[in-house]
Amino acid sequence: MAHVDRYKNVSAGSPKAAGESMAGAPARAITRRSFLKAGALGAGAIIAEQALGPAAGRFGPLATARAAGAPAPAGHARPNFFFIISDQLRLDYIAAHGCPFIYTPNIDRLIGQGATFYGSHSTNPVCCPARSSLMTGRMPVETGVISNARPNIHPSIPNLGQWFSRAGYECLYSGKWHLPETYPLDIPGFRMLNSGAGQGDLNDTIVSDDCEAYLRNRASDRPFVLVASFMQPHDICYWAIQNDALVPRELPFESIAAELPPLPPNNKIRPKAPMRVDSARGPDFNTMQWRYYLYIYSRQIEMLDANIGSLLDALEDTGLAGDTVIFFTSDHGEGAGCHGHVSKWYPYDESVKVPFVVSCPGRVQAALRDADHLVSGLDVMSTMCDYAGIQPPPGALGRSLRPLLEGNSLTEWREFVVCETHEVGRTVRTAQYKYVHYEGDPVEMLFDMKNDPWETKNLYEEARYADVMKDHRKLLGEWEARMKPVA
Ligand SMILES: [Ca+2]
Repeated sequence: MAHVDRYKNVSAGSPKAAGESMAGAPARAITRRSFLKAGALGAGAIIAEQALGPAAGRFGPLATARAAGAPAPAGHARPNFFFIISDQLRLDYIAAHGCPFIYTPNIDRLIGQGATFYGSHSTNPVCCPARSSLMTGRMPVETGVISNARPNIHPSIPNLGQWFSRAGYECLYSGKWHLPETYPLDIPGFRMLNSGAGQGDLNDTIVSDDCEAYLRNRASDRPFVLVASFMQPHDICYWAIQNDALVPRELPFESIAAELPPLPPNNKIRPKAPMRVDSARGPDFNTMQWRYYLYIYSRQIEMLDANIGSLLDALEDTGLAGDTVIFFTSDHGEGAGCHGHVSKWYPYDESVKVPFVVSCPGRVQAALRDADHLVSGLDVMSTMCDYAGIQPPPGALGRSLRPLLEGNSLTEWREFVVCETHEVGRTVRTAQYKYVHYEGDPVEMLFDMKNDPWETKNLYEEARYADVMKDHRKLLGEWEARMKPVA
């Protein structure tokens, strides 16, 4: 099937990525030295976007594409920031990322104007923990928000609104917060445009209208941080929860039969996994039900896309676009039938990989598609601070993406990102591998993400990967030692 071909890994012309095996043997290759070498390879592999064609990996091409003639960064005064947050949007369910059964012209427009990162990971693929990181630049174990049941950011840690208000920014918020309340009347550091309400099909139009009204009627001459926090495509949760009622066993509308997305190739594949991953089961859907579920999820993403479109129009109409850096991401992804899962929570890519797009004509290179750098929700705070010319909050862990966004070469970047899951689970993602460890569980996971992007073969017990396992356990140990959990 065509869409599966598009998701195939590594085109023949792609450069060897960091640690990629040259002769079928597992490559350890996660030392800083080898990573730098791989980075140099990546830098030499800049190709025109239009030459990428369909040869994308599961989550995009494995080479950085950069449009010729992209503008040089401008040296303007402090820019505005417009932070668009989605809920439950997978990285690969975007037309510009190669998804053939979805129509996202506005997100595609944003991606075309700016930079998109295929190595983007949520810090914890569930609402509250991920949002605590987006708002602070700290890992959930540090903010104290390690699950939806513990949704309060520790009061000693400033959020984005508090930090930028101190720097003279006007900070405004509309939509879902969920730290702790879903729709609070007040958020520290922000002026509320509207608290939002209900599921995505109601909330998102409110959020979009509020933000558009603010942009079109704005009177302040202070720079702003505006957050538009949308719910879609989170409404798909209710199709999973109420699956008997909402997902009939026979297709209710025969006219859409030809439009149903195909099943993902790993729909029925469940690798050996730690208990908390293995014990979870998605709905008992037949093939048609899964495909109908994916169809509905796709339409909910298109609802999000339309609301983003009116805000991009407002920025352009008001002349703010050139002075406003847009960030677009999601708290986590969606199972969408991969490994038989729906929703989030899991260390698999469908759950942890999220869009990360930054755009600002004149400041951010246009049509930059980066697959060489691992990025994290932690990086929003640090990147905004860099553009604003202020220091990140004490303890912020993220990296500024600004050098990458402006097309500057870097001699050093992080070797790995970490995702937390289920309070006691930790995932270490390096250039080639994904390693998963749950405290107290003897079953670990190791996937070769370059050669098995759909995560079908858990390699952790194979003797020839012993050194790879050892390397990744060491990275995780060093990471844990860096964490400063709040009491
Ligand atoms: Ca969520």
